[in-house]
Amino acid sequence: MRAVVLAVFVLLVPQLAAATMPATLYKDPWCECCAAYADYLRGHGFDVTVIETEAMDARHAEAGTPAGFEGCHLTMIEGYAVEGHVPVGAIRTLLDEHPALAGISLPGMPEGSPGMTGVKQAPFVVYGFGGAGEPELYVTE
Ligand SMILES: [Cu+2]
Repeated sequence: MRAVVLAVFVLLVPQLAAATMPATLYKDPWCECCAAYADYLRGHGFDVTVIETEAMDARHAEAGTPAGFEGCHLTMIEGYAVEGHVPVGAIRTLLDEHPALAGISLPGMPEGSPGMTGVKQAPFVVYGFGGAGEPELYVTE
C-alpha cells in the first residue's frame, strides 16, 4: 500500500511543479486584451499574478525592452521579459533553451494571437532582445 501511495506521489509531483510556474503580468488598468492574455497563460499552467500599473513605460525600461518591442502588457517569467501576446510555445522554448537574452517580444498585437480577437493571418514572429546585438528573430509560431 505504501509503495502505491509513493508511486502516485512521484507521478504527480512533476505535474504539480509544471502547473505552478509563476508569472507576473504588468498591465495598465484599462487593458482588456492583457487580462485575456493572463487567462490564456493560466489555461496553460502558469500561476499568474496581475499587477495593474499606470507606469508601464518604467516597467518596460526596467525589463530592458528596446523601443518598438514593448507589448501592451509585460509578463516576467523566470527572470525573462515576455512582451505582448506571445504564444506559450515560444515561452516554453525560451525556458528550455535559457538563452542569454533579456526577453522575447511579439510586437504589434497581431490578430488571432493569444488574448487577441480575430483570425491569425500569418505566422507570429517572436523576437529576442537584450542579447549581444540588436533584437532578432527568436522563433516563429
Ligand atoms: Cu494587447
